[in-house]
Amino acid sequence: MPEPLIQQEECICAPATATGGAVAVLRLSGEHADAIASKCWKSLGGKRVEQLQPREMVLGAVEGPDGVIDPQCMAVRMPAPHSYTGEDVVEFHCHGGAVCARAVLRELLRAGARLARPGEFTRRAFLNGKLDLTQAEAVMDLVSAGSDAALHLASRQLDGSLGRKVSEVQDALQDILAEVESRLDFPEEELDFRPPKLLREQMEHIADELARLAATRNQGEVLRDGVSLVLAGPPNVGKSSLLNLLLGRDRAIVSELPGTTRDTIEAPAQIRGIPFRLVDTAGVRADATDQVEHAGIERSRASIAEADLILWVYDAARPYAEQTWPDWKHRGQLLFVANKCDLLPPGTCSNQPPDAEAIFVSALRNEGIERLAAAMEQAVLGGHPAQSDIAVAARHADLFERAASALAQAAPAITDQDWEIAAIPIRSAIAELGRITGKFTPPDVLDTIFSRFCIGK
Ligand SMILES: Nc1nc2c(ncn2[C@@H]2O[C@H](COP(=O)(O)OP(=O)(O)O)[C@@H](O)[C@H]2O)c(=O)[nH]1
Ligand SMILES: [Mg+2]
Repeated sequence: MPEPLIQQEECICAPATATGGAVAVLRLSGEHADAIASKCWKSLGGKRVEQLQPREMVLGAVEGPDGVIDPQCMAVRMPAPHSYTGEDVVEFHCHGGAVCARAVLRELLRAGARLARPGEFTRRAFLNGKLDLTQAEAVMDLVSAGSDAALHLASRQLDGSLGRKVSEVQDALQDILAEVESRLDFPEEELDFRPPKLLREQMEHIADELARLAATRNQGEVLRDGVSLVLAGPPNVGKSSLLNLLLGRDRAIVSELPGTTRDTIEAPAQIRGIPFRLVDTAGVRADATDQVEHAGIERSRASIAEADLILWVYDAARPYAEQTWPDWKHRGQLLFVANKCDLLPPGTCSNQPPDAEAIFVSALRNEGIERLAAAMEQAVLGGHPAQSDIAVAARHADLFERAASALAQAAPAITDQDWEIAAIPIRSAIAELGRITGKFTPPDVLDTIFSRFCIGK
């Protein structure tokens, strides 16, 4: 017999789709989900939800006390344990639009369901062992993925890649701990113990692996959160032309008149698998004339301060000394881009900032853009591939680091054959790893994780 699942007493419901689509999906999960759904829905042939075959979609109608709400609503029941949450789940697929779906939701609430909190369906799935915590987190990453590489990463994690890796490491540590503990328990016996040196090496190997996993954090953050990239520079150097080229469509107005871009323009783009938010800014010059231009320049300065990556674009055909980077406060990385290189005689790339190497491009002729994209990728990912199966989030990285530093404490105790002292940090490293997959995760951490989800997930 499979283990009985936890069936929460409260049946929760929520719209699973955004308002305004053609079809709205409403989900119910928990005890009496069938009975609650039946209070407001009947099939066209008069069947109740309980009478439907599992996972069979049946057309019916939703009725409230004042009459029919939606005469064409499909219902499907997914009895426990074969459902997303592991509980009894019922879904209504009714007509979309704000009013119809809301009226159906109101009937479900009246029938005894409670509105789900953010992430509550996934939390119940986690509590029922349908997913580990890294998989639950991947559900949200999948929904919010901003690039193909981010989607790939989320789908690998949802598939259990990170959870499996953690279990592998935990098993290896458990094996070392077993040896340490048996030396403690049977110090006198001639058991087939591994030499302490070998034991220590094996543990250090695991610690290195943990450090390597923690170091994928930057890559994980870049792919999950995306990168804000600001195009800045003097007026008329081709910032807007470059933005359009990087986007692959005309978003910003390009004109030979300086000062055309007055306000910042933002657009999402996927470049080399990395989700970017591109920001085009007003041209920066010392002798700005009117108030609007001044305000535009101030916005450029603010965007630069916030950006993860800044491209200082200048005109390759004019001396750099006339177009110097104003050295504004910034936390992101800075790349110099010399545009309009088509105006230079071939091979003349001497017009450079004093202590940096600019990337020469021509937005007009679409030249050098691949080199620019490669430099952008290098700047944000530092040579790590965007497409990877494991790139951790900050929460995982912190726990990996804590586990690695616990193992560092255990290492000298193993050399000294002080088994009692060695066992403690090894146990705590195993526990830190358990927090990643949710085995030993305190409820308040779970609250924080699931509160980031949307309602209905
Ligand atoms: N020759 C040449 N002209 C360019 C290039 N990129 C942009 N331009 C021209 O430079 C002018 C200003 O371009 P724009 O993108 O509006 O510059 P911004 O003011 O920096 O946003 C327009 O007339 C563009 O056609 C380039 O690579 N080569
Ligand atoms: Mg512009």
